[in-house]
Amino acid sequence: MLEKVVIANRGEIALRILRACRELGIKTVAVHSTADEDLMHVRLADESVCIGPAPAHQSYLNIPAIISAAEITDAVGIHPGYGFLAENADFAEQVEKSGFTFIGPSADVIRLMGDKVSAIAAMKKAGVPCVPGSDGPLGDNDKDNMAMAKRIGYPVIIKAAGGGGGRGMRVVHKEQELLRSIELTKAEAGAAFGNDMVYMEKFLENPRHVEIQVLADGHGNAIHLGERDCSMQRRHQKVVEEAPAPGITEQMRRHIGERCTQACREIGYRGAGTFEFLFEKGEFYFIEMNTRVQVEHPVSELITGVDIIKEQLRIASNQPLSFKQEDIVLNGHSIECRINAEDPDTFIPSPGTITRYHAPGGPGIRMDSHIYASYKVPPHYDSMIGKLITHGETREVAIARMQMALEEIVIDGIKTNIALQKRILADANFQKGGTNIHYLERKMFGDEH
Ligand code: MV4
Repeated sequence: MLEKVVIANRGEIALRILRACRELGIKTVAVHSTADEDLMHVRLADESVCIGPAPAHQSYLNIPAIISAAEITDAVGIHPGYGFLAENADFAEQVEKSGFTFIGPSADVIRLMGDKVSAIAAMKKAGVPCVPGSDGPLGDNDKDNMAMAKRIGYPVIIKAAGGGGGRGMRVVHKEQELLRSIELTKAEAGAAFGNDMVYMEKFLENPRHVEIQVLADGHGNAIHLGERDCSMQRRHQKVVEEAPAPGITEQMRRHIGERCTQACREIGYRGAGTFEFLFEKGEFYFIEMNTRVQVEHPVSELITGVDIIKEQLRIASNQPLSFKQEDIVLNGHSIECRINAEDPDTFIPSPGTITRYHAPGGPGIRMDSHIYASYKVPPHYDSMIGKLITHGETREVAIARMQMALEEIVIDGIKTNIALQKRILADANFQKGGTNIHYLERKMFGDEH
């Protein structure tokens, strides 16, 4: 097992990684910015190193500072968490070239999946169902591009190969708009990602976002932990996630899960990963693969009993997977509500001092958060301050427990989205299950976009 690990992140995920390390007897090094000296995991870590000033570019994104921290503390591994450097292939490469273990897939695989055109090509080759589309980058022949869109059928979507997560894309409804949309998306992509390559897909109008969690050990073993439904989102920020996804049958799960694990073996995947799909009219369409642990990983943990972070650490220590696919049995239902420090009307981040905090409890309740009474939420980072996760024998029980927990929780001194979460949980269509990616924006806010 890895002896000592640098936790190259902050907030709840840094604390989550620290707890997993403790269970495995791994020593921990917290690296933090000057704004984050008071983080819970910094207090609990065996060692801590200040790696720079508050702005993330000078601290959590500062590759030499993080590798230096590993060197001076004699750490052997680096866990990137999510966000920041988690999907930066150059970081993974420099970590490994400096003699440390990057807790994640190889730099080559991160790079393959980071380019959405090469990711889709690899998945299509491995038998993963993809959205009908250009099957490669668009060339500069206007006639060919017009013919392709006509063949695919309008509406189509133009996406940047270097984008992902909702960045660098444009929907095209009419033939007259196509060439201009391609030009605009290329120009924006070149400026934003330094890569103006774009591709085309059929635009699915009312899909759900359903993703498959995988674990692979790099020794040819790959398993899936079923799916999560992350359709309840606003402006590409997930708000509520759940597992399993309402309406997905055991047969559908087994079929898509096998495609994903087969793809993992073909590309030599190692670690935890997520295959993102659009799900419409009973069909899965691959859009992207995330090569990191995700915010919403706990809902998969609660229905499978697998500790995904501990598995990441075991895999990085070159141990084979602790589970075979037949060991994975889904049990009950789990829901996660993201708790954000934000204005309930404007959604603008609302940092400040938490004056009172009471965490909810009881059977089937998990609160993953680094906050405490007197903790000051800094203004420099993401506004998510915790995740409230419930589990129950059925979806109804998981919902009832979430509603209770949202009543019980107390976070005073700052504005939060707890009232919004209560409204979502009480919504008749949410309770029915299976709402699509536009539901929250259209039905609850009447947003024009
Ligand atoms: C799409 C789509 C419809 N059709 N692709 C947005 C984020 C990025 N991961 C891909 N996204 C989308 N791709 C096709 N062919 C609709 C979206 C989309 C979306 C996807 C998942 C979750 C929320 C979303 C919100 C708006 C648009």
